[in-house]
Amino acid sequence: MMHTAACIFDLDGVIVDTARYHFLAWKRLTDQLGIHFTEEDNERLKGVSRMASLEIILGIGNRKVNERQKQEYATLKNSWYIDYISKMTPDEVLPGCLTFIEELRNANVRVAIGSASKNTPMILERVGIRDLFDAIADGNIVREAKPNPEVFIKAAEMVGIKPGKCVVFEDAVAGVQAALNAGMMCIGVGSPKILRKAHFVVPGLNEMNLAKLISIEKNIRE
Ligand code: B16
Ligand code: MG
Repeated sequence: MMHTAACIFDLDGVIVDTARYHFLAWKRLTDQLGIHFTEEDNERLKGVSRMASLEIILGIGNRKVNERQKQEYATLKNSWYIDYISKMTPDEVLPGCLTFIEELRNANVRVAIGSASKNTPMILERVGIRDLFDAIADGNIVREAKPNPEVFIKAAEMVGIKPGKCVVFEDAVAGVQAALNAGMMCIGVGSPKILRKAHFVVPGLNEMNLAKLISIEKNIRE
């Protein structure tokens, strides 16, 4: 018997690779502001909300700006980011994602999104997978950013499953911590060196399937 009743997926870095577009949009802003911003710096922005990302960037450049300017910068960056994501196509769904979700749905497991991104609806629409999910919890409905567990707790509520029966798939350290704070099992997607706190780590969803999930949960919950 399977214990897991719902799987909650982070979006950026798990289902699609929008980190590249975030980087290009932030880079355009930092170039304009004369701040030196690298791909390595971009790692620190993964899973972090838009305003928190801007704070990190201003910290890198040692800049102090007022609230109004911050809003302006964030809006500008987002308009460039939207230019990229509005051109996304279904072939940008990461390998293995669709077959795994299909398998979960056939096994009557609820499937939800738990993402910090306010652009979640547009991304899901563009890559054509909105209808695959029973619920979408995203940056538009939460107040607290990961590692606060709010987004995952909301997703669990929306599908009517207790946190203890949910599994989260996450690529960011802050996201893994959010899942643990929610009292959920967490499977990291990426490097085990970075996602140390996850219960188990796979390099991508192409290395995930229902049988593997059942054996992982058995090992962890026993
Ligand atoms: P937006 P996730 C996160 O998505 C990204 O990883 C993070 O880099 C981004 O700053 C955040 O969404 C907010 O995105 O500006 O579109 O609201 O990984 O939680 O799916
Ligand atoms: Mg992510």
